[in-house]
Amino acid sequence: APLIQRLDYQQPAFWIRKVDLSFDLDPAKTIVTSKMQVERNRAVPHGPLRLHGEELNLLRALINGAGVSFRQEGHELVIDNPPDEDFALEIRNTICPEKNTALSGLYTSGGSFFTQCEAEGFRRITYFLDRPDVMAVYTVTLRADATKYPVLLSNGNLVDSGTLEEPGNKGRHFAVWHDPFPKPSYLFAVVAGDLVAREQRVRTRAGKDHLLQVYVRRGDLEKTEHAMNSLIASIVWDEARFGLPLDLERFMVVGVSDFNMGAMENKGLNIFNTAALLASPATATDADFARIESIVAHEYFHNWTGNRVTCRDWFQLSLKEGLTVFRDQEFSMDMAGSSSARAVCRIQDVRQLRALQFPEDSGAMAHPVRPDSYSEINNFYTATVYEKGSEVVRMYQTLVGRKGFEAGMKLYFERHDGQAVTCDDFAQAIADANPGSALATRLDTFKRWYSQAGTPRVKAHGEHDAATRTYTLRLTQHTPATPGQPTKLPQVIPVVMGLLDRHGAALALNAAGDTETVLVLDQAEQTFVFENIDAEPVPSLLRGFSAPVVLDDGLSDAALLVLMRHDSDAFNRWEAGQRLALNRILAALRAGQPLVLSNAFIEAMRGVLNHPELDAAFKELALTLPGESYIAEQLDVVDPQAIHAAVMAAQRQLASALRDDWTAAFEANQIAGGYTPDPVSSGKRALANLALSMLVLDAQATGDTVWPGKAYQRFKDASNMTDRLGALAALVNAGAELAQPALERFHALFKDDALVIDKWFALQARAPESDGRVFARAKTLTKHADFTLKNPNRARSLLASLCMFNPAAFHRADAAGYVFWAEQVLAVDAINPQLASRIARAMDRWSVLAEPYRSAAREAVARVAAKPDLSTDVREIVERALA
Ligand code: HT7
Ligand code: ZN
Repeated sequence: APLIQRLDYQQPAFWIRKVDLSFDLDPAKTIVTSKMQVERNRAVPHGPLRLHGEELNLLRALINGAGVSFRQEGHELVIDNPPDEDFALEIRNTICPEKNTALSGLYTSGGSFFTQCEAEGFRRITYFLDRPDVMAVYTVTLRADATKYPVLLSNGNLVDSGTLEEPGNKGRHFAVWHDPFPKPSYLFAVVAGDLVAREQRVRTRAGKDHLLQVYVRRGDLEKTEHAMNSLIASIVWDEARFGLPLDLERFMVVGVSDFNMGAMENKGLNIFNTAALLASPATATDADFARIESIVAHEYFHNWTGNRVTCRDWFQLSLKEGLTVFRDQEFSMDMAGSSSARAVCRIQDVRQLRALQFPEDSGAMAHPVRPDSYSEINNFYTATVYEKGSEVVRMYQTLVGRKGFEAGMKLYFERHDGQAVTCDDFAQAIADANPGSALATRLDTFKRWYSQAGTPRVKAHGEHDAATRTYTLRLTQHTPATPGQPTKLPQVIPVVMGLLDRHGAALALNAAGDTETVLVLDQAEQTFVFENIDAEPVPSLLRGFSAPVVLDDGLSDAALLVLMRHDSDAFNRWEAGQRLALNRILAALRAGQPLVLSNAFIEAMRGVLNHPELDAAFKELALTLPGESYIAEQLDVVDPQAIHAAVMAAQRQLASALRDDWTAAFEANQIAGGYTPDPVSSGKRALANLALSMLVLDAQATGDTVWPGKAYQRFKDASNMTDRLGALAALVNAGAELAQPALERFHALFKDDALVIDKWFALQARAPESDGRVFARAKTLTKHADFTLKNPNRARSLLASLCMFNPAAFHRADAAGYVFWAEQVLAVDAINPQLASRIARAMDRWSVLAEPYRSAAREAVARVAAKPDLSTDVREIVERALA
């Protein structure tokens, strides 16, 4: 497949301004008729009309009602001599939705029809200029069997519906939808099936009435309340925070069980993976409730950041995704309420960034937030484009302030509403709304965040001069080489910081008495001087994780303990604890010695756990050790088994040393009364679950049977899924004997609920490895009657859990993990290339592995790459891995 280059962008030779689509829906053969109003783009040289199309069966092509000659060139339909003046183009083709296992284009799931058009799925429905800068007004007619598909949905407003009377259409009905907003084809959607809806009418600030609907399969309706509440909260928030109203009379959300990602922001008709939509206390965990709230918000927020203003080309994907992730993160923080609950959100977001994006940024797939080339765009819906992209947007806000950022957003919409634009246009709007700001004065340098891949390393070194009472902080930065980018230039790094004295009191940083400031590092090396500092202070740098960098501040354990106990910034209090743990683990790994936690560390952790004022949610985060993939990131040569052994050793020591404290924490964090997923209750459940895991783990070591028994009892009696799954995880993760009966009972209880059975598979595949048992079980589970590669949630629950989130089970000295990976990637690729290429990415970081893993992993990647009939998706991943 050709490599598509960002700098090759050209405007299209034609515009499609209007399109009337009609669908005669049938699972085996759907007839699509498309009538387009086409106009030559006079800004570019004269050329043929080239329409995209894949897996289509063309029936006819007419221009102004007359047959036209055309040729097919690969995935393009070429009309060499279309008229010079505006013309009507009619295409009729058929497609086969029931055979569409790739879940891109029009497909069937559970007997209903759904579409997924982003990024390039529309071309699998009909021939079109399937690129985001071609925006058209759509009118869509759907015809289908009235009994099997009573609900017929598309974007916009319903303008007509009824039964079809003609003899050939017996038992069929129709609906006509019109979307007044010009949109790119990737936002087009159709749903047809036997669905039911939860409905709610809302009135927005502007006094307009809107109908909100959440469509799901019969039987799932009671699981849609949380999604509906989240949607209403999102509508209110976007109007209050950014002045962005809902612009449609009707806003629909639909759930589907077979879906490649979380959800999709089709204009007025969002389609959701049921895993990101359905929740009840009995079947969804606190984490599910939080994720659903944020994804519902994310898709809703796309209505402005993505739909009203869209991307000129797919290289600009972060324009909508980075910005919309930033918006959903801000929303979740505002919804969380207290400043401590906000910090918990921030910590969780940063943990996610470090676990997924940092490894990506230092591996074979490292790419800038605005990539320079791709062969398959689906491979670039990445943690870099989404999560690092969001951090870039957050840095704008840090540099211009919250009000300045809101002014920038306002200008962005004033300038670009209804347009398809670039990341440069966004940057310019934020800068122009804030003239003279720290951003506007260094905008070109700031934009290196879009063009340079890799995570910058920032080093800090402070020196106190007692004679002059000054403290000089020297900051240096360096970004490591990434594929295709051997050298990097300095970036603009906002470092939010403060200084503490050794007792933890905040020091004034300037004559005005400020105790927090933003240092803007934009050179390879800079010094910052603070006056009137009496004694050596403890610097608290990068508060709130103010830039997506790795910070080495060289702080001693004693200084970290001061920060952990006293910093006014909750993020840095958490970070100091993580650093203390990380330092110990890394020291043990580097020395090849068994890990022994220091007394000071254990006492600090005891202090956190028993602290009378700290929230349970914060305690849970502080007492959770750094993840294995984040630890791997700190090492030049990675031995996944050694890392796992070190983390397990640390965990066992924490479990044992704090036994009584865990017991007290478990008991103190029980909740009486009904379930609500609010931050305080979910924090308590999280801490109780962590305590229970620690107590069961410790019991395994001491031979005690009381805690495993209590865990089993709790598992059986739990009144919500968070407690039930927490207790089950405590048993499974500790390798307790009661794990097996509990797993069997869990399966029997939930055998008819696919989303819960996904959890059952994932829990087993993610369990801490011990003597190869977890790998063996995961392999056996691929033969389980409930396992299938056809459903992405199910396939991911086992394959991604094992190959991507369980390094010690996956990276085996006998290479069996890699053999398994290769088999599964090839099997999935034949069904669903997008899903296969996600799983293929388990090998992104093979080159940093220690031997014997490294050679065996490379060999497995090479074996997959040698297959001649790989999808473009998987080919790009394995070839980049080998490059
Ligand atoms: N914008 C949506 C992307 C998406 C997608 C992309 C490729 C293949 C399938 C897909 N499903 C959804 C999701 C979002 O960021 O909101
Ligand atoms: Zn998105």
